Amino acid sequence: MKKDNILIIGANGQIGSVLTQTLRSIYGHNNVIASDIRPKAEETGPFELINVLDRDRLNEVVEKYQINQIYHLAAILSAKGELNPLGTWDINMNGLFNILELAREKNIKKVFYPSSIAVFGPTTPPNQTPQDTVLTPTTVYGMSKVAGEYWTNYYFLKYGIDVRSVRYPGIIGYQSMPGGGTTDYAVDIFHEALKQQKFTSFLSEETELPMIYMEDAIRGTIELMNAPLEQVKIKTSYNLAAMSFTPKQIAAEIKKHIPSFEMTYAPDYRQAIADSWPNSIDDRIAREHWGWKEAFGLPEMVHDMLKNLR
Ligand code: AKB
Repeated sequence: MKKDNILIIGANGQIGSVLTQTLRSIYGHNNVIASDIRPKAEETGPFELINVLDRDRLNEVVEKYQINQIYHLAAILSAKGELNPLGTWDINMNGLFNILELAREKNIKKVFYPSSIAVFGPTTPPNQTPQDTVLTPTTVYGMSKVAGEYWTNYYFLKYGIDVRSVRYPGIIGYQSMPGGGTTDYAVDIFHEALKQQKFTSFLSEETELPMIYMEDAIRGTIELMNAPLEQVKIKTSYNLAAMSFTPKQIAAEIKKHIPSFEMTYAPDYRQAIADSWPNSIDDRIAREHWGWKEAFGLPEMVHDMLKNLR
């Protein structure tokens, strides 16, 4: 059997940096090639500089390492994307097209493409949002993810490219920092709670959003990638859920560990984005098809975050 040689695009990001380490522990250090647009301060394994918009460079790296699996994580997220709408569309869409074409030309066995709860919008049912529902995103990031989901499905139907995807909720982890998202407050809060015992949330206290702990997000991603093809019946993207909470609820949970912690609220332009997203997600189809199940709820996540950050 041909061994797996994996390329991670966007490996220095919030998910990429943790996923790289986990995949290296499974597939072997030298079989997982990290890549990003900038080098990392200390690189711990094979690394290549790649701009996902550079087709020739992508070809070169895929040939050099005989890559047969790609995790394509490079994207501009919801909040940052609104500051440069056309530039965000360019990176998110043309980056994906480069990966899909590469997969077609180089017989890449499997591709992972992250989607997001940002595919939903103000007219989507907000509670226990179903798998198949109204997709009316109001951010460029969300629009690019809706289009991306349909393009990956198209490449499967037309060329048999096995692209797998989940709609990530906000991801919370101690290992890395998010950048440019609307759910980023739920990571920042831990760092500020430990440093200053206070935090100002850019979302209002009752803004409920779906979230997931990093451990669960990484495990779920790898489980989906390793599930038999016949179980992965959805080739757009799977709803994925673990917990939902408001800034007020996470603050109360942190206060149980740091009694002096104080939260204030100063909603900014990200409030409108959060208001357009669901409160909670129905992910029963992921559970039925490939056995998804989270291990962390809000109390377990807060406990583990504080333990590790301390
Ligand atoms: C964001 O807030 O933009 C991301 C996401 C939910 O996809 N974390």
